[in-house]
Amino acid sequence: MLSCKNNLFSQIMKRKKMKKNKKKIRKKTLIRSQDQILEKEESSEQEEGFSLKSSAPSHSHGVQPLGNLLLNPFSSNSRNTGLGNLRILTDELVLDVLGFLGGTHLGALSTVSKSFYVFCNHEPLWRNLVLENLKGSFSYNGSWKSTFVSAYRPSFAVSNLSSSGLKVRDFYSDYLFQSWLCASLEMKPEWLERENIVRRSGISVEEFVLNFEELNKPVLLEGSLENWAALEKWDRDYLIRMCGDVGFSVGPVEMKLEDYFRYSDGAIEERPLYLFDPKFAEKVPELGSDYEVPVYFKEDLFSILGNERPDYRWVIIGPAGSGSSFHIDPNSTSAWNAVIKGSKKWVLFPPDLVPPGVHPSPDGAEVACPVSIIEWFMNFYGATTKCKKRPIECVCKAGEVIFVPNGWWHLVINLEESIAITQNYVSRRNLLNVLDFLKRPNASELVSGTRDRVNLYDKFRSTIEVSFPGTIDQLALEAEEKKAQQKKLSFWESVTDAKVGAFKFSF
Ligand SMILES: O=C(O)CCC(=O)C(=O)O
Repeated sequence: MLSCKNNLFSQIMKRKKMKKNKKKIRKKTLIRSQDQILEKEESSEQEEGFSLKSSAPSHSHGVQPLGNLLLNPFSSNSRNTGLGNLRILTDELVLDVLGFLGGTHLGALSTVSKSFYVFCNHEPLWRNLVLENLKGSFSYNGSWKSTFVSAYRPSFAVSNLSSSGLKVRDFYSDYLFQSWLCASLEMKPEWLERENIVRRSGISVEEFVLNFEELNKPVLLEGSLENWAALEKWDRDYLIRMCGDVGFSVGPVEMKLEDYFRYSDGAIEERPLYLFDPKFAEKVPELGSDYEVPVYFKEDLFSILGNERPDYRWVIIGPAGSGSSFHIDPNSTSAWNAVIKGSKKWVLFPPDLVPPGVHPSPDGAEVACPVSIIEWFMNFYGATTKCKKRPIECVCKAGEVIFVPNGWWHLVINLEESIAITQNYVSRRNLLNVLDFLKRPNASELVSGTRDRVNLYDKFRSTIEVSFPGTIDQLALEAEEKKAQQKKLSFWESVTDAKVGAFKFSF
């Protein structure tokens, strides 16, 4: 499952790593979009195919993309004049430095100049302060800054912190503009159009194994959740009644469900906090009994480890715009993801094709990708038309389940408030892959979802040997035979091709 990498530092690092790759595309978007801001401020209309959310945050403080400075030759960038000697730092570095300050100092510094005002009001700084200091015990009230202030100065009339704040003239910054733009954009219709996943309804388990699991191919299964009570019961009211005061994992903190919904109702941000909880069924057993593993995924060999298995099931809740940026699922497992409410856009790339804009480290332990999902769509979705293989795409709706084969890169964005269950599993079809993964030399960094990362291989292998004696050897033999078969086939194919070629020449 996606590991929580919500802290500002890693966001900044990711954005920094990405900057070089994105520069060209970003500039084009930004200059075009400046008109849009003005348009939005005037009439909230849409322009040039981009449309802004009607409730888009107005915390941009008048920040404009840097390219606009060229269109305004008589103005100077008030970003620089107001920063003094700090103007030589990049925007990311200025924010890094400000990230060391507490709320009081950040507030005081914001009064020094217009430039400091803009930087010190950057919402992610306040989000970090709230999450670091209050953990999940906060009541979101429309902006992170006012949430922070009202928690520490309850007597202060936060309505004075007008959500739009001051508008600063002639402040140009690509970084800050992009952050605002990504929080404010609606998904473009053309990002949702492509639907090329294979859809199946009512297939047998054997068909699923033969045509999808064995071939490691995604499929969207319709009508396989018909017996799920969750489909009928799970909506906001029911969940709040059942477990409104239960704490669930949300990014780096734990939040009461009720507080999370209050946040997700009001938050329009680049990377909305996402509720992703691996212990939901232990915390609220009724939730665990409201669904059943679909028939296709019943075999799960990790289950023989009992409580020692890595995390494997999650309830996922998030508003429109929340989601999971590109990643491969942990421990080389496969997964299924069932939508109970709402809908999700999926983009999947096969294991041998790294998605554009995504840069895994050589050992696969780290992935650098755009800060937000919408940023990926803005800057890289277009490039997928030039990939040697087009990605698999779909919108998965309530009542549908997607099969995510092991090793596939995937990105998911919720198109409306969504509730889903996902499970990762190991069947005989990917047992050898999982064992290979667990035994990698850097298992201590790669293996996830368990405290005992290094010993998981030995534990899992020996438990399989005891419970299913001979299975591993048998699977290894079959895999060897399959490989040999494929080699033979490709040899004969090449000979045949050569002959055809030869004939061609001899004619
Ligand atoms: O956000 C989602 O629903 C997708 C979750 C996901 O990609 C995963 O669990 O690996």
